[in-house]
Amino acid sequence: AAHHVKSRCVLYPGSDVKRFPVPDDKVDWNQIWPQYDPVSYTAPIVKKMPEWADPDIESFSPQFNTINDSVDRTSFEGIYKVKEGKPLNPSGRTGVTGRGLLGRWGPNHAADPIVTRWKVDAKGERVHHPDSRRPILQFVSIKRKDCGEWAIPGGMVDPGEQVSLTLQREFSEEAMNSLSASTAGRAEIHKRITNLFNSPGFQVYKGYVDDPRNTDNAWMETVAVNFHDESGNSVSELPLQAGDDAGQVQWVDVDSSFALYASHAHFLELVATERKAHW
Ligand code: RP5
Ligand code: MG
Ligand code: MG
Repeated sequence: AAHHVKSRCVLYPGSDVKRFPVPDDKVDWNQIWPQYDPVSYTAPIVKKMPEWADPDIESFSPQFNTINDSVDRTSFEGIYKVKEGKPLNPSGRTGVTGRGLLGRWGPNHAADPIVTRWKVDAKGERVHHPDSRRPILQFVSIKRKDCGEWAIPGGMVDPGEQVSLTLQREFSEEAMNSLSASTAGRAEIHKRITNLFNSPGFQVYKGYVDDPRNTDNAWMETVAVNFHDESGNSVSELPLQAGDDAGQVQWVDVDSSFALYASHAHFLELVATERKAHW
């Protein structure tokens, strides 16, 4: 896994907990570092044991590196180490032990739907960027309520859930507000996006996410899939409406200068490269 940066952000999100500073050359667990004294933190909401969270490690020893009771505890990064009953982050030190805001010890699996179309002008012609001279892609982006950063409308894979369903469900919840819709409204949303999400999509990335919530013992992993509407016909009419953990939703130009949550910019760079679009 790549050398993480956001996973070492000074202030742990949603708290006043300060991470033990980890310099670049001490991220790797193989670097012996006796002075390392990380802060232990598990957020109160996680301690309350909602259904999406594991118990504290003192009373909990699942089969790590396996699918255990429908919870996928395998990592896309290979077999991870377990030290004194606690899984070790495959990307190295983060300055915090415990789970922070994450529910699961070890990998916390998410899925990221990247819905794209070409940017067009009033005449319907594709817009090219003056610098790269490449056509500009647009993707459906949400503004996260937790940190105010723009992001892909992704979310956690429920125990036993197929990733293909997580992709469609999270897009419906965060970008189309399906959770607040009536039964009829929900059926309408399903009808409008089912063709797009039933298309094979392009698997952009599978692995560790450099998420600011990561700790030494709990981390995010994702499968990011691009659903592209070449003609723009089906997606342009989508009635976007922010919902659940999204505060806003809009079409955003894919461009390297636009700051995004966690390692989402990296996923979009891979999409732009694949589609020969501006980056
Ligand atoms: C990121 O957190 C993933 O890439 C995904 O976008 C997101 C999942 O967490 P929630 O949106 O459910 O908080 O690491
Ligand atoms: Mg969600
Ligand atoms: Mg989400």
